[in-house]
Amino acid sequence: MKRVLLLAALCIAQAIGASAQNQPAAMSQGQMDRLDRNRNGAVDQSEYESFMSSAFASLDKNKDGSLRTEEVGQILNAQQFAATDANRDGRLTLSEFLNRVMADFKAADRSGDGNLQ
Ligand SMILES: [Ca+2]
Ligand SMILES: [Ca+2]
Ligand SMILES: [Ca+2]
Repeated sequence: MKRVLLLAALCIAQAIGASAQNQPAAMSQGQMDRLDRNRNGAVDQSEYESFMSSAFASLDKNKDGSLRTEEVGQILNAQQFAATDANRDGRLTLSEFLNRVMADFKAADRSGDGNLQ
């Protein structure tokens, strides 16, 4: 399986508790396996989206349905946060978050077949 380097997936997988001390640069096999729920060797859009939805819930520590800078400060810098915060209200909603990560998914899916492998 080819290693996929997806900024958001990598950072979030680490943030929500995969072993933090290793794999600084690429998504590890273990992280890929967590995304690849049906074990077909590829991560499709729905697998990615469901992983990211649960990541959002994990990151939303105060359970108010949005992410503020203090909740994602370790994984997004100010510029990335601003790029994700489409309406510039200082919080990321689930839909803003998913818009961003699914854009990452499409950018990473060079073959355009809807799967990362
Ligand atoms: Ca799969
Ligand atoms: Ca929150
Ligand atoms: Ca917002």
